[in-house]
Amino acid sequence: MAQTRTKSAESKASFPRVTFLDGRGDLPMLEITTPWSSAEIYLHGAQVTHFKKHDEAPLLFLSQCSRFAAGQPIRGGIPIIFPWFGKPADKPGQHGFARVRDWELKEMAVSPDGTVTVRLRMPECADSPECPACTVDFMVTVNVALTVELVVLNRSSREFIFENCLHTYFAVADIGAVSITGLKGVDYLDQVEAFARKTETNDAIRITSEVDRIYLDTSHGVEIQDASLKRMIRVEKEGANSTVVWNPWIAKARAMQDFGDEEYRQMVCVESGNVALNKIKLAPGQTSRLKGKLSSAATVV
Ligand code: TA6
Repeated sequence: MAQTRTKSAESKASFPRVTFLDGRGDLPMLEITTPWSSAEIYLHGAQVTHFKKHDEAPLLFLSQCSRFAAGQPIRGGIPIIFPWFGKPADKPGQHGFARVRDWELKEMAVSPDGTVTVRLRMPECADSPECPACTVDFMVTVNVALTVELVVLNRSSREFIFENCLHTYFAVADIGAVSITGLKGVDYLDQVEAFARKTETNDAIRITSEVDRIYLDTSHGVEIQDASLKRMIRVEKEGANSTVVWNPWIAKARAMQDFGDEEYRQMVCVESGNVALNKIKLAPGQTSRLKGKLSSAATVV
């Protein structure tokens, strides 16, 4: 018993704690510890790569093979997809450029209850065909849950049409024991079958092969049931009309250099954003907000 008492006395005293240090690849990183949880955020891509409640397994998956290098995306955590999703023919590269830019730390705040909030800003975009002049901020709030918000202000004089997505990689113990609920009856574009349009018929989606789906016109959250970890993850969202579900399965896993061959068993992406037919049209001077709140709880079996 002594041990436990000492631990909680120590945690209350020495948290919250925010440390700025060189992370993997010597990329600048924020290490955050609160009374409830720990998190890591790289300035590279403003990417949250780790979130873990003290009494639970990590919530986010990060590939053992991920690159941590300038100009390269990090494989895991929450990549920010902006200002386009996927690889449209008229765009240079996959999933936009926000995830490979080095963002600036603009603000950090610690609340009396121990909640830590940071605000990061993407380096200003010079006006270009892909992206008019705009300001892009990312807020991360760490406490018993992880809340993130992408805020885009169109500072140009023209309409800004773009896609955004919080491309979250969730850690699971065994993909075979995972189900996703909250998408029944929702239409989706099946990227595995040339974007064929289908309707979800399952109460609970199981992953038994490559899954790559863009669920459209859905503004409510979903839940991930992890029977092996006896954990339920709630994925809440605001300002997001699309949900993407992705698992590369065997062949795609083998084809990806920055992903382990067997790692498809330990992750599932459930992503909140506005992509494809749900892309955003932002008028000059207007601001768009995409928010995600990730929380978890033990499931009673
Ligand atoms: O979100 C699903 C998806 O668009 C898949 O099609 C797959 O390409 C995945 O993203 C990962 O993309 P990345 O560019 O990070 O390899």
